[in-house]
Amino acid sequence: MDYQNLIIEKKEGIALVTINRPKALNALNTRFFNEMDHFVGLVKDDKEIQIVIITGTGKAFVAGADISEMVDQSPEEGTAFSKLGQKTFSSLEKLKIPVIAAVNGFALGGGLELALGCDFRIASTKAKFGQPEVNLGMIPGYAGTQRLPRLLGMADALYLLMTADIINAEEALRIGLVQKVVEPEELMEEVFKIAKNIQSKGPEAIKKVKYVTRQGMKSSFEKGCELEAEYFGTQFKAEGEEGMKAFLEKRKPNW
Ligand code: DAK
Repeated sequence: MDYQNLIIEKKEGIALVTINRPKALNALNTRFFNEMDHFVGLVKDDKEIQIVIITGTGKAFVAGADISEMVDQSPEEGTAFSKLGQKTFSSLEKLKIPVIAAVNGFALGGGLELALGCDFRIASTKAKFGQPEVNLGMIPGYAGTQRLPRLLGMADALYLLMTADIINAEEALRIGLVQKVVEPEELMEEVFKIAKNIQSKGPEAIKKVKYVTRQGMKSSFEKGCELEAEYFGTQFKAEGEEGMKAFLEKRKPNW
């Protein structure tokens, strides 16, 4: 597929996805969703890729769903557009490998929802976050009403959803929306450093941590613990034996 909205660069097991529609502040249109679906389909089967990083070109990460594409939608088209985006962001979340958002600028509406579909978020001091849909007489359509309260708790989520306030990176860090804030010129270096650190761990362990944590959050505490115990057990032979031997022998593990 010939990408128009995405730039994909692969290096040393890391796929960097740059959303590249700067004239519209990287707003998400149907073409974006088709391209992202295509990319996720490829990554799923690509054994070489261990981590995905998502960022945006210019002053925005993503300034929302493309308002010019949504403006004339019928209710049926709106529902279909919402389901399309929900499916894409869920498929990112379901990737077995880590997906990191490098939030360089505006992450508004659908842009914040995209960042929420990633496993965690690192922000530049220039990043701005918000769910401004109610300004447009709309509500979020890409699972923002579901992921935000699960991440932040009900009150902080409803505060953002109801006020449409745009918050800065420092405030986002305070409420746990992002995990780290760095200077703009250090953003990509920092995110790659984090990615490389994760790459040095047991690759199966990383995938299982993601799976068990995400599955556990969708089920009861007891079910989550059962899953954890099962995967804890299988991980002994998969990587644990080597990891523990390496520790005792004071050497780097050979995964
Ligand atoms: N869509 C389309 N174009 C956008 C855009 C967007 N979300 N955001 C910005 N642009 C375009 C602007 O129209 C402008 O285009 P030109 O006029 O140059 O042709 C260009 O990007 C630069 O924007 P500005 O000139 O406005 O730049 P500023 O620095 O002055 O302002 C801003 C930056 C981010 C504060 C401002 O652009 C802004 O307020 N943008 C809109 C932000 C917003 O409301 N985003 C949330 C969109 S709602 C649903 C599914 C999903 C959703 C809802 C329903 N259904 C399925 C029904 C989710 C909705 C959203 O994401």
